[in-house]
Amino acid sequence: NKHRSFLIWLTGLSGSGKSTIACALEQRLHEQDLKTYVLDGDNIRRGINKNLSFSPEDRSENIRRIGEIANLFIDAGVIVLAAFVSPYKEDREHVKEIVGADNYVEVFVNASLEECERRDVKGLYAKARKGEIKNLTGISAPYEIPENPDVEVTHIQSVKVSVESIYNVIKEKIQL
Ligand code: GGZ
Repeated sequence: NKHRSFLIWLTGLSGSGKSTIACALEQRLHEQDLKTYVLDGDNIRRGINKNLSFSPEDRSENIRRIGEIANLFIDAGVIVLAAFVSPYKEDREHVKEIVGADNYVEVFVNASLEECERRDVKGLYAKARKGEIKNLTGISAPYEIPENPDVEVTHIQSVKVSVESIYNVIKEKIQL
């Protein structure tokens, strides 16, 4: 049951749906007996990267370490789904260099700031508007829009439709 391994990198604002889509895509891949692992803020920023803040320098270091971790998983034969804001184009490019361009699929989860703010699942946008949080991406920190993502999904699409559109792009990559 061998398959190729690679990295699916989901970038977008907080609350855009990156983790939700990553988990749904993981289920879809499990249906085909593919080995996967989801990396996101919950398992990375609480553990290995808990010493990192949201300053530009720390975000870059966060993303760099995640790229290296993803590379190890790829070595181990696992399809990695990584869901991080990753607001800087240079940092995303660096990840692509770490894992190799052939092993990197960039997904732009393009939910508008208005939609993310309307959802405000963690209350971060409200806090940022009140000035209680500095450096919130989209409000008081930049987000550099991906210029050439392999796939773009938007908040207008359902999770199911988003997953299928990503799956259609990666399906040729899965076979050894
Ligand atoms: C962006 C922040 C911030 C600031 C806390 N800016 O919706 P979430 O909660 O679960 O996703 C966000 C997560 C972002 O961590 P990343 O490691 O993905 O960021 S980066 O790639 O830029 O290093 C959000 C929460 O952490 N969060 N403060 N100021 N997101």
